[in-house]
Amino acid sequence: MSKLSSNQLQEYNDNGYVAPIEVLTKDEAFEIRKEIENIETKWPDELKGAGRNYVHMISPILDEVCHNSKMLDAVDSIIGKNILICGTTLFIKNPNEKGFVSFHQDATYIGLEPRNWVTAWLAITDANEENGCMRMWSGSHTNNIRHHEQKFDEGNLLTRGQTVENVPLDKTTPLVLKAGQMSLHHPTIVHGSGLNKSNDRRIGFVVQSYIGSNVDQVLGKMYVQQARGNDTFKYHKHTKRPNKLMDPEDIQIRKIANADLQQIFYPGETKKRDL
Ligand SMILES: O=C(O)CCC(=O)C(=O)O
Repeated sequence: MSKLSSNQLQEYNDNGYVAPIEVLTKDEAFEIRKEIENIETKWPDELKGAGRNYVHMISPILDEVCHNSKMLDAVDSIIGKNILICGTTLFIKNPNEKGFVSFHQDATYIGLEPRNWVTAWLAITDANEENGCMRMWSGSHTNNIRHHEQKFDEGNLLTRGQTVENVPLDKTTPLVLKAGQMSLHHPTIVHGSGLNKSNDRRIGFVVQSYIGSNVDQVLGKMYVQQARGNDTFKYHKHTKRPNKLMDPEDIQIRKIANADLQQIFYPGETKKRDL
């Protein structure tokens, strides 16, 4: 078991995030990048807009990442041994595009209660200040949910452009990761990220989130996989793991899962981002 050390746990509890956690080698991370780019090349519309969610449902390689034992050991230290994967998201920022992520708290619109869950951000490419790594407001997780302005913006990778305003930038820390390293962050930490000013893509594969099986979805319906332990609560629909890339049956389940996710993210909203 590669559980978090007591220092790492302390870091998570004090700051609201912990990093870096070694998960993949650089070469393994590159294999994941190749898989993502293979899907983008062969099925150009598949990973756009809402298609950036639930990507583990259509690719055995991306699915395998979510079940990585190093990731699960670290997550186990925070939420316990009964772990469900309740979603994945690709956060991709291409060079010369206007993508950014406004400062926000994940727990705001996601409907996962109680907050026995954690988000894992796995760097598929290096993530640094030049290419727009996340910036974390350490300690901000201890104050409950803050007011979020809805500032829809084409460049904002967040669904509604939800924004915590007046975040003191000098109190935020860049979360620099090498390809293959991961960070874990708390449902209520305030975080965001700026533009990619480099010449290469910045790719984050995010398990959003790992939840304890005691966590319900109070705003809608979510589709989960058992990652570890068991699920005596049975709040969610369990889905099978993919056996091959883009199996029509998996594509169909993902379509339904994504439509249900949109109901959670956009109840009554007319504007949707399409990056
Ligand atoms: O990838 C980013 O820049 C932001 C990701 C994020 O907000 C999250 O994983 O919760």
